[in-house]
Amino acid sequence: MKDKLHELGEQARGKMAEAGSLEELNEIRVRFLGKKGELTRILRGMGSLSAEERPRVGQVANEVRAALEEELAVRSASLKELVREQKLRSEGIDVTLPGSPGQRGGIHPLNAVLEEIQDIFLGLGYSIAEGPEIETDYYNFEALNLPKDHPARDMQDTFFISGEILLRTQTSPVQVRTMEKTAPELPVKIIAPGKVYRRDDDATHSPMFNQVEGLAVDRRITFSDLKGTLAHFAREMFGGKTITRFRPSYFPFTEPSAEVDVSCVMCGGKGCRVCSHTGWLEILGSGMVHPRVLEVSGYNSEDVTGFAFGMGIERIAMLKYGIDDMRLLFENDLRFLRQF
Ligand code: 2U9
Repeated sequence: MKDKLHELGEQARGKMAEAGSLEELNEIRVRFLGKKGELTRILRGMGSLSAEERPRVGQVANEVRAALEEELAVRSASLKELVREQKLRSEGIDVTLPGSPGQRGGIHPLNAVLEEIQDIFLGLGYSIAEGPEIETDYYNFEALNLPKDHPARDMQDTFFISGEILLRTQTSPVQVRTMEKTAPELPVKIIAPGKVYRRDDDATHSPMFNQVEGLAVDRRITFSDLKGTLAHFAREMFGGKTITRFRPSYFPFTEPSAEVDVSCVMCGGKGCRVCSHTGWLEILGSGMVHPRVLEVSGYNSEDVTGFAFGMGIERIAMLKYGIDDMRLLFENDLRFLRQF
């Protein structure tokens, strides 16, 4: 019986050495050491042994079992290590390979134009001011010399939230708020960029669009300052050869008021489709701040004057880049945006 046990041990050890995987090794463990395994089978025959022999055979059986279990543990560890090495090799990465190129974003044409406008006025000593998009009737209209029944309110078809609360139709309320805070200190030199809302919707109008308005208030500010500032802006924005033309106009918050045209950016003034064969493009509204607007904002209009102007960013972007439909600027179609 002892011989049988030793033989079994040898046989099991040989099989373990041949096992190529953890699964195979487990099968061998079950076959030799399991409850219905060969070792158990041999030990069942111990009944026929004498009382003297039994403990000796038992001892040998335990030794064989212990030796096999140790061998199993060693083999199992080395097979696990093998599996790990194979896994590492197959999942290995070459860190020296070039990476896959990431998608690169760009600046939206509206933001590009806005940044350019801001840079020009920052260069002239202006600060940037901001304010709420949900405004009161007072700041959007009343303080800008547009009382409740004023016919010029029709120029800006307004989204009202309630009787006194509305979506601002222009960024002018920001200038009024800034003057209120600054008065009686001087000067005020600000530009107010931001979203505005009007009930308008076609290829050249959107219910939401962006404006930049400007305001300069000080002693002895004149219409020449306005002209010089806007002519400089036009040259910086559209090129050094650009010339400006001022046409009389009307705004309730400025007096006198002027519309500003620049020589056509496409044809240089000869006349083309973009400028409807006039040679001119309208880009700005402007004027001297109405004395009443200065007064309600806290300045003495006898001592203080100012000029103001306003432009639509979308319109400038469309002219600059030759875009014929404003809606393209809001659709975020990559085929459109990648062109800039
Ligand atoms: C204060 C006083 C005066 C701002 C001005 C315009 C003329 C103007 C339009 C241009 C195209 C709006 O986007 S647009 O439709 N704006 O023509 N805006 S003067 O005048 C002000 C503003 C604030 C306190």
